[in-house]
Amino acid sequence: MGEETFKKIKEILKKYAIPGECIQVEENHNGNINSTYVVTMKSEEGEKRYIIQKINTNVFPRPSLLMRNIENVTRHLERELIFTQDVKHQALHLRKTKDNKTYCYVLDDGDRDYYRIFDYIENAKTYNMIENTEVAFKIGQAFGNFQKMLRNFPMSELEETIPDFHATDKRYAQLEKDIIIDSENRADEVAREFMMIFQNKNSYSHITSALKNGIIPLRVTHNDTKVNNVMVDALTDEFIAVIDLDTVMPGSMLFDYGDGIRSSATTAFENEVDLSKVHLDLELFKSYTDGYLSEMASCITPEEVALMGESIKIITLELAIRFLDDYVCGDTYFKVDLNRPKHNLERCRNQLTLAKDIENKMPLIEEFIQECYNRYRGQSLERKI
Ligand code: GN1
Ligand code: MG
Repeated sequence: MGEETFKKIKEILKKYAIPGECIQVEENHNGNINSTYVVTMKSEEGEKRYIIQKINTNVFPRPSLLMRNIENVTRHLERELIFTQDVKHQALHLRKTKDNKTYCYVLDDGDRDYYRIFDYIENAKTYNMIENTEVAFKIGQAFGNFQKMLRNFPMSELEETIPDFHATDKRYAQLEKDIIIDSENRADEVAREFMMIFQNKNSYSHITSALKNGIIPLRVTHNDTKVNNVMVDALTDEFIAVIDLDTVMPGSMLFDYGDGIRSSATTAFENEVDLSKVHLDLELFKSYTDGYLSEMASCITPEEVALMGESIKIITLELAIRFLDDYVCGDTYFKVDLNRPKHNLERCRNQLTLAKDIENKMPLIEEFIQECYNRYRGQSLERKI
């Protein structure tokens, strides 16, 4: 990390009343959108760490709206935790600037760079890949619990930070357009991948139309349920907090569930180029689903349950569409490794391979979801009797 960034971090810190002197800044490379730094402050009371994040204004052009969402959501979560006397879990805690704002900006060549600061959650870690079913259960449980805690959050208080974020059908239509424009001359190269995406075209509206037609409910959802967006206890793996609240918006729980499985029950990273390593692990899938439904079975509708299996395939194809579209448009959205000129295309191939494997396993997936849902429903009915 360069001297420039260090200087900028110090400039940002001056806008906050955080005690101590900044003695260390480390970049965390996990996200594909924002830039994240772990900062250590030393004061008479000892050392304390914070997360400083630069908001990507290409993706989130209106940081004030985004931050209002996060403020409202974290406040709601904090109250829920108090109300339910839950001391095991936490909500993210935003730091306020000296002028009482939850974000600030510094100038960079005349442009505004927006930043925010969170307290660092100590004694916790994140996973980028899951290797055992116990952890898969806990990650599913974390996202199910998050959704459950937000079930009474007033939707009218939420801004749509990225409109049509999970409108898979619109994402596909955009890809078609961009392939025709072909600004980077890459359309021929991606013909095979595009064909695979095209073949599934009819399924892309299944969730969005069900939402539009009122068959399934609109809920407050996270919209980015990647495995590394859950902090777990460093020793026990119990979930502590769901992080990365930038895309909390009204949506369908199906995208959250599907994306959770896409990311938590795969056998390879999204960046893996050896496609023989990319599979859906059925045991991880089962445990995640079990954890998720242990929290959510009493809240969801049978119509949502009926689409849960397909949601896993749809969201995986949505990611393939988004990576391919970014490749076709010249890699302007997702961060790419500069040593990998085809990084987005490689990610797309990875997701297409995963989608194919999900399709092959669909009968087993559907069967398990139904069985698991019935089990939890049965238990809650028994409790009622
Ligand atoms: C982005 O930055 P990160 O990793 O939290 C993206 C998600 C994708 C994900 C794929 C706002 O999330 O939608 O699923 O990359 N976030 C946004 O790795 O587009
Ligand atoms: Mg994210």
